[in-house]
Amino acid sequence: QFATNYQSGRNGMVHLFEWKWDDIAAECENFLGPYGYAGLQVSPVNENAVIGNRPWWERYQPISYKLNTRSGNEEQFANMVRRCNNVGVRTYVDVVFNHMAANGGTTGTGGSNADPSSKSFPAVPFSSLDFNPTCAITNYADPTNVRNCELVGLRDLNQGNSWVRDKIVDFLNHLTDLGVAGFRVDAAKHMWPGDLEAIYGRLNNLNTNHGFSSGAKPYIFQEVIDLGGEAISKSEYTGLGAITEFRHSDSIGKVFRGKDQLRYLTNWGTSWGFAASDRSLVFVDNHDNQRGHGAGGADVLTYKVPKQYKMASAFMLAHPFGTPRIMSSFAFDDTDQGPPTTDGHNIASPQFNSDNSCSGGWVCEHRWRQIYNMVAFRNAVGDAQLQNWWDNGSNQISFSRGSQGFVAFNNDNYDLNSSLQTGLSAGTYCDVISGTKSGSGCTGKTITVGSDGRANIYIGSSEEDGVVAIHVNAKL
Ligand code: AAO
Repeated sequence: QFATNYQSGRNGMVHLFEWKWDDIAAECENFLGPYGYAGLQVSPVNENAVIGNRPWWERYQPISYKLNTRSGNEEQFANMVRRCNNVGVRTYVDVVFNHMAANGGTTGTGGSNADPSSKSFPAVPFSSLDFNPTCAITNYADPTNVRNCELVGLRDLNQGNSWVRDKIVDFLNHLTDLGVAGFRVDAAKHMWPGDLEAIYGRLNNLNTNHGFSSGAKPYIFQEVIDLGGEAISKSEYTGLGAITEFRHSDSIGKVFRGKDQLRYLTNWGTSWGFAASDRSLVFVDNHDNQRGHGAGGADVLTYKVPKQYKMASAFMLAHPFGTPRIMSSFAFDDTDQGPPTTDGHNIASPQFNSDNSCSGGWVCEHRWRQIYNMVAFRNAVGDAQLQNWWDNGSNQISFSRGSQGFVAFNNDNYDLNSSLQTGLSAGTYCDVISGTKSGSGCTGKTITVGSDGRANIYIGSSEEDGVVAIHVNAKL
């Protein structure tokens, strides 16, 4: 439950928010596999309520556990999981079982009907007996209110009920049979840890027909928002699985927005209040806080502030702490707006440009050179120790990962121009932020490391990117 089940030599998970299964299958083969990504998180796979102008959040209103959504049907999902596993990319499903749909959600994306006002979901089936009594979450200082009442009106399932547990366990085990490698547990904070423990305890091992080792358990990362100051703590959940470490998102945003100095990153990790590294799923932004839902507030960095976003993402991927997840967004102005569609309902496929980037309304941060090349950096450095920390006493820092890789950042409003210890062997390297190694050449800056391991590092304050990165696989 704590191991990611990544294939060895791969790292980095991407959340392909609202992508269709057929498009993801192709993306695994054409991009994620070849570029070294280890995993992907999908939007909820089970049938959800069809809501008015199709906001993205309708997918968090379950109608049944049939695998039928705007992303595709069960056959398409199963095919996607297999094709992704075949190229070494694991699938993690966003599972929503704290609740069912709220009032108003009467028809599902698979055609099932429900009557949330009487707590009737015949396609599961669930009846009013399977839910907690109606009350609203109003007080985060009261664990019983948070766990037994309704989150924004969503009908609150009682996970203490054996029928409810059976249905949830069947749903999760069905996904495991199809070859998924783990789960993001939506709204875990709103469920009792004891109930989750009982459910997780009944989960099947991963499907060995998909290349998983025998006895491997699903990787579980639970959505528990804990920025402090509330009654419920993430430590109630870290014994059961990993948690989504919202403090990482909050802190990294503040740092790269210049509200905190980069030199303080020297003790990045549990000293910042984060859960242990192997219990922390870390991210710069997620599908909620990039648009003001959930938690994190105004300091969260998104694709809308690209220079700082790429710096924060590069830091997250270069640093050994946690299991990083990259957000892959669709462009939005309105915070309720759903993904690009062809006709207001059917999701449109992303289009791809010659420089790997996307169009058609898709942002595809995972296809930004500065980000996918840092996934390759993370793969190249493996578990090498963080060494050779340097800072200028303010917002210029650098460090190496053993003798495998080196990064430097400049978030000051003046140039970085220093001779720094890279930890790397002598030679000329391609900076994978400004370019890519191509054959024996480099499309970006080159950095020359001397026999003493030092290199002259220059990052102008007005450059497009405030970071340079080199690693053993980018040696020319
Ligand atoms: C939609 C409509 C609602 C309508 C409802 C039912 O927007 O108006 O009432 O349908 O018809 C998503 C959307 C919701 C959407 C829902 C269902 O975000 O807008 O409602 O689908 O369609 C809490 C939960 C957390 C949750 C987050 C959004 O704890 O689990 O709210 N995230 C997940 C998903 C999310 C999804 C759901 C759950 C539901 O990722 O996409 O909702 O399946 C505090 C608490 C947090 C709490 C926030 C927000 O946070 O700590 O636990 O998150 O409040 O209520 C500072 C504090 C921080 C605080 C924050 C905000 O940052 O430090 O602790 O301020 O006050």
